[in-house]
Amino acid sequence: MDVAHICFLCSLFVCNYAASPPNFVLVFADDLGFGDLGCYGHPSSLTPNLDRLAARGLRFTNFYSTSPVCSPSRASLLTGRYQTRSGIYPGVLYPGSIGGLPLNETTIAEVLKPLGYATAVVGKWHLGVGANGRFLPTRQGFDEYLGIPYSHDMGPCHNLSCFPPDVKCFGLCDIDTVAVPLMHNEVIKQQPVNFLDLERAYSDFSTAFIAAAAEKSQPFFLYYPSHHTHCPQYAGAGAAGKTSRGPFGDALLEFDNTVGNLLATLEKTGVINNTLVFFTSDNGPSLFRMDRGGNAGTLRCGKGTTYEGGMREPAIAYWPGMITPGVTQELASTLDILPTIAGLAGARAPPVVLDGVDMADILFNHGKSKRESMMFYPTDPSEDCGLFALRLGKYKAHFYTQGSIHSTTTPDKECSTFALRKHHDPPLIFHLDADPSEWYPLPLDGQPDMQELLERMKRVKEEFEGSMLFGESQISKGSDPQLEPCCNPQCSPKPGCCHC
Ligand code: CSN
Ligand code: MG
Repeated sequence: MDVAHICFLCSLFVCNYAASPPNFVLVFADDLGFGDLGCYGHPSSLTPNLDRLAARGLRFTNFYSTSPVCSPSRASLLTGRYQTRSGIYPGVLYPGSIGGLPLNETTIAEVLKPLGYATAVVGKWHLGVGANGRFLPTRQGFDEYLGIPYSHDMGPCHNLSCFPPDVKCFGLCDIDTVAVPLMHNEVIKQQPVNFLDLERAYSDFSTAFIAAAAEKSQPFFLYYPSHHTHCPQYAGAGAAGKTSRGPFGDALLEFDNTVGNLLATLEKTGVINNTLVFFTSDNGPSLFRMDRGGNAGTLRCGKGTTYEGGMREPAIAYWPGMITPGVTQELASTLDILPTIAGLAGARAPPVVLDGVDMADILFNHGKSKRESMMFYPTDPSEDCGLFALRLGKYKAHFYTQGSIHSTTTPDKECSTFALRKHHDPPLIFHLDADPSEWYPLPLDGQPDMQELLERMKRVKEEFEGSMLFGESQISKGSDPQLEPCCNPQCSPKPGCCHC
């Protein structure tokens, strides 16, 4: 955009683009699949605000998270690095986990702090709590935090009545764990958290945060990772029973309402034209939940697997006046968000190996991606097995496949936990544009072009793995029940007495 255009916009709206670096709002859904939003083709979801973002922004069709489960995916989002580097594997963090995202990792918030940004996270953190809260967001560059520190099934959930109010918990919950707390910064505000009011609390907090920064003309970064649409799916009064899709649809609508509130606040405070809003999800749908879980649309399997359904995600970038509405098929990833934000803010990238690339050309010119490949690690990566799969251009090679508990109960047996790890040599190769559902492996025998492609993929894999230094596993450090957040630390008997 040229200066005349910017000044014209500034005369129309209250903004100070030239004077102030842009704001960033990063919205992250939980276990939301590629096929779950209205704008990605779901026939009965109600997502009017996300659909509006997509219609007026840029919608991605080849966007990936780095892991088919939660904590590793979040570690990559905030650091621009594969989770194997930071040690957020295998699986996910638990309420009493000893480890967390290492403090020497640099998060997006820490990238922006030296430039004077106000930073906040509102929602589900899931990168550790640890002794004395040493892994909470306030230790990772965020000025403020309101939210739940891990998944909302990591605690007894029978108190989570929804619609109608006597509905019992459907699915698995961790009954021998403390009730899920609501934390403000490093202090437990409420335990158990009032789930039915949680999204409203998030909207109010976000409004106050944005309004305060706008008032001071301070640039800001707001990270909003919702617990929706993770199980147990439910919604508060504003959305319960309001969709024909059932509890998942209601949870999604409640999340979408919060997105609408955020956008309304950005408009009201006059900062919308100087704000990049980016939306995506941490991993694929929990198909285990059957019709109460999410939907991967045209993609194979879901959460927990390295098939497309586990890691290809809906993604939308929105910035009125800066991003021309459209759809892009360019390859991009949560890894690319940190470098993109750093570039736009004029911040220095952290002096470590980054796996992300700047997406500015895709966003502002509908241009080509700088990303050629995407790496797929399973939930339990190891140096012995290395990558399970690799995407190069339009092709994806599976060196290993494995089902997952999170994708069990689908009609496709390859997704299920009973589909044990299989090694493929030669790998299964799919053309993802012709066959996004990964049904038809391409024949390799007697195909010189395919043999050449296979050699290239193997070279890219070897080069990448040669550069991959596995960080010490933080999750293998285990759990200590004493570390589970408790509002009444000296009480007994735990976990039931952690109730305030
Ligand atoms: S996750 O979901 O945290 O969104 O990935 O709530 O992988 O064993 C995953 N897991 C509980 C969960 C357990 C979760 C696991
Ligand atoms: Mg998740």
